[in-house]
Amino acid sequence: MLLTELKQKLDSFPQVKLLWGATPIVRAKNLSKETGVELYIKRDDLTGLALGGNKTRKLEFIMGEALEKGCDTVITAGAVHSNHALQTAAAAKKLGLDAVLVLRGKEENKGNLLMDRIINAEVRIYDVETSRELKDYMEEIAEELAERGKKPLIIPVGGSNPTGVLGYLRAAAEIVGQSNSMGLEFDYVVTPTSSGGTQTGILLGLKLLEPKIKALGIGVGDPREELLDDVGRLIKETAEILNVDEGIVSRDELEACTIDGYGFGGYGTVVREVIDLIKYIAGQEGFYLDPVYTGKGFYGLMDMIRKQVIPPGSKVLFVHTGGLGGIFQYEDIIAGML
Ligand code: 5PA
Repeated sequence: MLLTELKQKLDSFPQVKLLWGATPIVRAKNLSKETGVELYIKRDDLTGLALGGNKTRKLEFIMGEALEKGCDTVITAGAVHSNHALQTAAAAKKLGLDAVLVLRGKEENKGNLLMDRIINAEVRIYDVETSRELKDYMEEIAEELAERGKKPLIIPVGGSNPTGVLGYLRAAAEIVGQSNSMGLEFDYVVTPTSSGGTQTGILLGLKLLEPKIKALGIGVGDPREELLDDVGRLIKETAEILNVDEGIVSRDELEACTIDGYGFGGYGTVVREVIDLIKYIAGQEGFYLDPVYTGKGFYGLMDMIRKQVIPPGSKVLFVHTGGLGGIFQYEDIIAGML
C-alpha cells in the first residue's frame, strides 16, 4: 500500500489531535558504536500529553470515537502504575470529559497514581490479580453512570482495540515517512508489547507499507499465549476496519516476531538486571527507560544484538513507548538497587 493511501484511510476515522507532532527519531551514537548495529530511538515518550508515551497515539482515535458517540465520560482499567490510565485521564480532561480509572494494586500516592489524583480523575482500586479481571467492574460502573444519566465509553486495558491500533498504524506511517526523508532503511523496528495494540499497529503498518522491515514485539512478562491471541485478534479486527486482507500476517509470522524470555518472572516485576540497564542507558545516551515496559524491551533488544540474533551492521529502530512514571511508582525498590 502506498504511504499516502494509508494516511488517507487513517484520516477518514474520527479523531482528535493530542500529539504535538511527529516524535523525533534520534541516533543512539554511543550505543551504536558499542554494539556494532546502527541504533536509533523513536521518542514516543515525547508525545506531549501528561508524561508522554504510546497511549497518546491510541487515544487520538479512541477519544475521537468517544466524542463522535456523544460520550461524556471514559472508563478504563489497568495496574496502579498504569501509564495508559494516566494518559486517558489527561486526554479526557483536555477534552472536557470525565475519567474513571479502575485500577488494581497497592494504594500508594506516588508515581502515576499521584499524577492521576493531581489531575482529579476518579480512581477506584480493586483487589484482583490481573487487569483482565477489571472488565466486570468497568461494566458495573458504566451501568451505574448510565443510570445517573451519563454517557460513558469503556476503553479496554491499554486502549488495545482496533480503534486504538489505528494510532500505531499512523506511527508506522510516520516511521516510514521519516526514514525516507532521513535516507535510512531500517531492518528492524522493535517495541515492548503487553496489551498488544502497539505491536499490532507497527506490525500491520509495516507489513502494508514496507514488508522488508521486521517488526519485533518484546514481551514484558504477560503470558505468551494470551499475548499471541490478543495480537492475532487485533490484526484481524483492524484489517477488517481498514478493508485489507485479514490474513495479511500469518500465525507463524506472528509467533516468530513476538519475542519471549525477557519478562523476568512476569508482568510488573522490577528486577536488578533491568535497573542496571536503565542506569547504563541513561549514562550513555541521556534518556530514561522505565522498569516495567521499555527497560525489559530494551534489555531484550540488547541481548538479541549480543547473541547476533540481530546481526551486526543491522539498522534498528527501538520505539521508546514512555512509562517514566514507573520510575517514581517503584522509587523505593529502584533506590534500593542503585
Ligand atoms: C505499555 C502498556 P501495549 O499495551 O500497546 O502492548 O504497549 C505496551 C506498553 N510501553 C509499552 C509502555 C510505557 C506502556 O505503558 N501499558 C499498559 C498500561 O496500563 O499502561 C497497558 C498495559
